[in-house]
Amino acid sequence: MLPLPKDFIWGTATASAQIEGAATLDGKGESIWDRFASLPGRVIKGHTPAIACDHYHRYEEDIALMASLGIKHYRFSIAWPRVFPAGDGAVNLKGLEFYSRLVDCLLRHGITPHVTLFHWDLPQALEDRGGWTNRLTAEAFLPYAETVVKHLGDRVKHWFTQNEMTCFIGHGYELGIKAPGRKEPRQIINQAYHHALLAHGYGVQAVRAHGGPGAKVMLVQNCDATLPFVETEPDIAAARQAFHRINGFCMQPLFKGSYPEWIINSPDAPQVQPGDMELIAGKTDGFGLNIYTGLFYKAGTNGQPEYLTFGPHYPTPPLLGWLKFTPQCIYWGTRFIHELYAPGDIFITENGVAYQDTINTNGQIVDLHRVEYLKLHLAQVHRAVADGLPLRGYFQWSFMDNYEWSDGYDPGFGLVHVDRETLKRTPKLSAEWYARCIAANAVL
Ligand code: PNW
Repeated sequence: MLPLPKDFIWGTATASAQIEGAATLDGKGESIWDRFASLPGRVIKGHTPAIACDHYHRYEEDIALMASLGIKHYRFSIAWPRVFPAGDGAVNLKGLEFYSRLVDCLLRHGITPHVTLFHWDLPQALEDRGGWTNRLTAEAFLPYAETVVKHLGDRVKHWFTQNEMTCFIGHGYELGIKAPGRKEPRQIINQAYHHALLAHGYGVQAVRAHGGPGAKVMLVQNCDATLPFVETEPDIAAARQAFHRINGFCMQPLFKGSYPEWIINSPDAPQVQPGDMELIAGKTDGFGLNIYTGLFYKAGTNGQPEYLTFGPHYPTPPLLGWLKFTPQCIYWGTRFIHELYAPGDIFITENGVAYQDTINTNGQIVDLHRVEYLKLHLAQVHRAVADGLPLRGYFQWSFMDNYEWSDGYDPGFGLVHVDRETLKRTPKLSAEWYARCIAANAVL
């Protein structure tokens, strides 16, 4: 048993497009994920987020189930096109009212809401004007964020500006494997990252102006964790150097207010307007780290970090080739972020694993594979805390099986199984294990 501090935050997480469904209901506008999923061959099996878990209609049942597990913190996101169907312009009050009801329901159950303002479901209307490659999207984020914070800020005190720019820019505009599915050249990509950083800055501004006393705000990003091959000083130093090389493009602007030299001196450097860097580096209350996997490095003979490739037999869940099994990513990710950028409090805002879990003849889902995964990762949370690192919380991804973006509904990250035919919710064995850890405030 590995005890955690008294005020440690145990939570679970989801995102709007992955669970809500009701894609066209009550005035919601089209998102880039609604559009992308409708295009042939973009999402596995043509799965769309149109129905998802139908959480829009079943949120009361879902929150009651969450409460019954003793979960006290819930990270969810707001769908921008539900609030501003055209991205900017007219507000859709029905959209805001849904989130207001959701927040009230959480509070009634004693669950603290942690709200992400943007988790990938950009209004298609903004994409039609260039999406994140256009500065206008960052500028439209300010009135959107202000509207949401003004509406919910009396009850919500924990805000995340946006989720994983590496995915929504890198995968969405560079690799083209996520919505909107574009493949743009390097300068445009750097510019899009700059706009994402600006939007984050505007989000911080909105929370500071309208969040009321005690409101906290920070970014969520999936830094690629680098791992020392051997935990000795030379390899640790090599992994730390690689961490900055990989993640500095976003972490240095956020926490030091400047771009690394290799970006500024590159022919593909983003255009930066006066005041941008100050906006991006606006003081936050910490950092949200989404972390699933890491990359091994050792000290190379040429003095540079040497990357070690994963062979085909490296342990990986069957449906997710990218998720290499490296529990120590939690410890090293937290440690390098603290050492390199000192953001203050750090939260693991996502960590988890997906399988296609099946119900046995007794009606149970015995997902010992997920329990072991979570246990080994949480042991590294304990290690970080015991080492004195400012790791204050852990949000398991995800509360329930949901729409795994381009991979459709097959990979299930949930503690709770969702039947694709009936949408019936069934807690897995991992839900019971997680509930027991929360009750004991320890990794069991
Ligand atoms: C995150 N990768 O996405 C997202 O924040 C979630 O919405 C998502 O469901 C979850 O992790 C599981 O995938 C990622 O390829 C997607 O390294 C892909 C990667 C990382 C994170």
